[in-house]
Amino acid sequence: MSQFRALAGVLRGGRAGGSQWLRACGGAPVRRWVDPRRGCSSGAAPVLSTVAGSSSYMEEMYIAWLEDHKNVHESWDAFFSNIHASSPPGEAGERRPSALLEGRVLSHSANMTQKVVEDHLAVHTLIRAYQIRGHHVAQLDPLGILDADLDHFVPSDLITTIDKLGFYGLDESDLDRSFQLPSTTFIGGEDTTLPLREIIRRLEASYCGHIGIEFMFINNVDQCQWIRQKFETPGILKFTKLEKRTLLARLIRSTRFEDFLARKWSSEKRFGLEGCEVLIPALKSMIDTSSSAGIDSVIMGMPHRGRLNVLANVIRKELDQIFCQFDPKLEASDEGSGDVKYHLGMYHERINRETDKNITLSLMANPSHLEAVDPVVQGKAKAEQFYRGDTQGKKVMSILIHGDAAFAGQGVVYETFHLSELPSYTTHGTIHVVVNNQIGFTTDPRMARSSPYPTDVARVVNAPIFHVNADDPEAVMYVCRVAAEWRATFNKDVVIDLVCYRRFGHNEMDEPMFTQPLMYKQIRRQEHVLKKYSDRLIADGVVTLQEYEEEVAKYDKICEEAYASSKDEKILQIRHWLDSPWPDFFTAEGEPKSMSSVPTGLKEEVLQHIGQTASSVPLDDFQIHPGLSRILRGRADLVKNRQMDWALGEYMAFGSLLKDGIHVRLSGQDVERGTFSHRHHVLHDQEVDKRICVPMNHLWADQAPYTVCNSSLSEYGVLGFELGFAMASPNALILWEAQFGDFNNTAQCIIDQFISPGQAKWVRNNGIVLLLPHGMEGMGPEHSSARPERFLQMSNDDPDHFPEFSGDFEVQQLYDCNWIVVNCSTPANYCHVLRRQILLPFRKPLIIFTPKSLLRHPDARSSFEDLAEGTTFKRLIPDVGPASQNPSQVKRVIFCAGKVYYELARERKQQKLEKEIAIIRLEQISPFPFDLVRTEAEKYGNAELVWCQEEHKNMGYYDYTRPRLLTVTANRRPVWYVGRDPAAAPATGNKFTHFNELKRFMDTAFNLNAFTGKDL
Ligand SMILES: Cc1ncc(C[n+]2csc(CCOP(=O)(O)OP(=O)(O)O)c2C)c(N)n1
Ligand SMILES: [Mg+2]
Repeated sequence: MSQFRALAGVLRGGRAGGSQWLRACGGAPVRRWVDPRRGCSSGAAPVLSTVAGSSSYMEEMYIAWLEDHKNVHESWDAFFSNIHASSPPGEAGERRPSALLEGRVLSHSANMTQKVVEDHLAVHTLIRAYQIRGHHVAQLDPLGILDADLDHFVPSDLITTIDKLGFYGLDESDLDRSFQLPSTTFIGGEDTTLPLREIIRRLEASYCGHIGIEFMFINNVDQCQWIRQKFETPGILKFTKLEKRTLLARLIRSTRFEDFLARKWSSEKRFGLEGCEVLIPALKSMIDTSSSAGIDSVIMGMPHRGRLNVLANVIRKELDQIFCQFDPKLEASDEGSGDVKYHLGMYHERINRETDKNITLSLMANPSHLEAVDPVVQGKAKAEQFYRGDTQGKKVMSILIHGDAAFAGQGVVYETFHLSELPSYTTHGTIHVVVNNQIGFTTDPRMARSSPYPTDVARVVNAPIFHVNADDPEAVMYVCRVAAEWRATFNKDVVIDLVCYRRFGHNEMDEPMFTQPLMYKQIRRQEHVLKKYSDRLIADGVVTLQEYEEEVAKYDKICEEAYASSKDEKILQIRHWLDSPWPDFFTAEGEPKSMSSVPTGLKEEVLQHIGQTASSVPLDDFQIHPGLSRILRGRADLVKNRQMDWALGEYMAFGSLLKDGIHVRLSGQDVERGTFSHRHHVLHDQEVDKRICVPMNHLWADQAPYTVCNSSLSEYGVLGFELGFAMASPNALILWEAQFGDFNNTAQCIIDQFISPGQAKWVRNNGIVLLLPHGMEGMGPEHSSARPERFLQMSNDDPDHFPEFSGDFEVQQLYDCNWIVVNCSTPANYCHVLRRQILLPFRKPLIIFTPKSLLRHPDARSSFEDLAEGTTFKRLIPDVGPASQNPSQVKRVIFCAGKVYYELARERKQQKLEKEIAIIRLEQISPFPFDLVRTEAEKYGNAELVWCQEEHKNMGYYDYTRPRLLTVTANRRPVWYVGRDPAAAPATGNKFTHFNELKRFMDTAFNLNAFTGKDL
């Protein structure tokens, strides 16, 4: 920015005062001064239209001016002085204002008008140019190598050299002219006018120093004014001596922590913070400000870089607990991957020293997958707000920390931003901090993004973006304070772009000179920020050298002592690294309080009551659509007959849990009505716009709340969010429904990294439920399969091991598994499994493949009897027809899951094979009900065993069930496959082919000779 330095000299050299100009304001009495920032509707400054149209007003002003020049606004003073100066001697003193004004004044003003207006507009435009584009030339890179916006281009309307004044029709001679400041700037402080020289100097200081602000895209005037006031007001960026000392102490901790780790474990990766040590005081500063604004719980998510430092110095995890993680011999006492250092989370309650208030800080466990934790943090924060009744986010907030490359590159960042303003997903403002070390592993930002800044994604939600040079700790602190105040004031997202560098390689073992030689030559020369800042404070007399050295020694001692005690640590308790403990749900040791089955049936009156509410409109004068009336009448008929379809089964589950005080939240695309128009949990008044009714919330006076919300069209973001929501409390049923099951794969990262292995990696239970519409119904490759094979492949039960059936096998198996995979064939069983999910003494993710055509299938109904008291979830539904009466005569047993059962049952009936063929439904596929399958296999001891599925052979359930069926029979009986042939696409796009395939495998299923003489 050398052009600025040159310019600064010119700007400093000018005179004060200068020529005057007119400001366009409406006619108000003389001496009624206005605050120029409030607008100019009643100002006392000269007005061109008034000059032309109201000589009496001007006369009044003129007389007042003659009495005393101070009686009028300074611009009127300038105006009349000019006229006097150019009047023939004697004339001006005649005190004949009308004559004077009508003649000389008006002709004079005509000459002045043009120039005055132009200059006035020019200065306004200039101010605006700085507000919009000043950040492009701000001095953000501590290394001074790269422009933070990746562009050397200097906007032509910024006055980086004197000749640029020409852009506005101004020149050097205008620098000392004073200009009235518009209402949209605060650079004047108490002054309403400033010389142009000073205007430019102050704009440069506000917008082109170590802070670059992007905010002018925000389409809310109050918010823009608020930001302008925070950054433009002269002298606003000042810190007290105490604040500077606190900042220095925090910087010492941050820096010396990394130094300590580097000294003790020189060959260990730690993803150090060197080059961005200021992150620690930055986070602490925003937490301080938020705490004083009333926040008492902060939920954070962050990647690898600086994580240990954040744990140590922000969350305040005991140092010995951190240091012992570097001991390779330390063994975990409980389950968990043991990967504490970079991935496990933490939860800590403490007193905020600055505010003396209690604060809970949690850092969420996260996978390596960058940014994946973002929506999870948001969901957890939303849940905490929800359960605490913090409807405005005044108590609980989230902070997300990002890397520059990941923030720009990962789509989930965008998906998360798009949740930020949605009523059922907003956390009322998140502070995002980007550790912008201007590199991603080995990739230069010019190869890593197409946007000028890594933060541009935040512009979509009108979040202000504060870029700041991380080597200026005070600028960083100021920005953090403003960001926290912004969040407290507007409850909207805000981004801090900490432009820094990475002192070493991606990790400490990497050689950065291989790929970034010039950058790293500069980095080697770069003085450490702690050295620069401490030198400055010592020079300014804020601290003495001795005090500084004592502070360093004090922290080093703390580290040494913790290191010594870390050696006593013999075992690692992963349980101590939980980000979301559920203290009352488990025993003190973190174990389930019981390990027995739970009855999930319901009382008749509960079923009746829920059924009636589900068939009615609980609000008066509420006009629903006639089509919906028909649907509700249909429901009422079912209830009268003590029957239920899928939608009613779901109602029974949700409603009964709500009755017991369990919050139920169903989220996903179009879930309110249901993709297949079967659910209708939100009724819309046909006459009154936006009037809605959620009957589920009208069940009982003291019931828990029911949340049902259509989500944004995102799977990764929304599933992550719901997973986070489900972490907050075990006493809630949180469900995410995919529009079609296929779409779960755009949330694959959440499934693979969190849901399937979450407990194994992070000893954390989670009871999230995934509803995945699934079924081969001729709808083509993209709307058929929820890919059960993928979920089953990740199930952790051993296919080759026949378990022992001791204790409560059902519960023990559920306790041991990583998740539960079911495909319920009846509404009652669907209801049971949802209720079991909450009544279990622990939490496991539940994957449910849900039906489409079965939603309305007359055979796929349940009786109230199937949900009566004493009934439970059926992991397997045996055959209860003629085959079961005479099992030894049965020739074939077909095991199946889901909708194909109904096709098989119909075909069997048509072919009159009900005595010869038994059909058994596996409702809980994983963990595999070895006990029940064995009973069935033994019962039909003379029968062939068949696995039948409608999915292609390399998909569906076969690869999972086959080895387990073989294990059940100790490999003594073959298991035959019936179903579609292997294929690449999950389904054909051709209806005819679809039915042909169905017919072919149905023929095989009921051809009792199909496998005769065949070898497996
Ligand atoms: C989704 C994902 N893709 C790739 C990686 C591999 N990876 C780990 S760190 C890293 C670079 C990250 O750069 P940046 O976000 O700028 O963070 P920094 O390491 O510079 O702090 C990459 C590509 C990953 N962890 N996650
Ligand atoms: Mg980076």
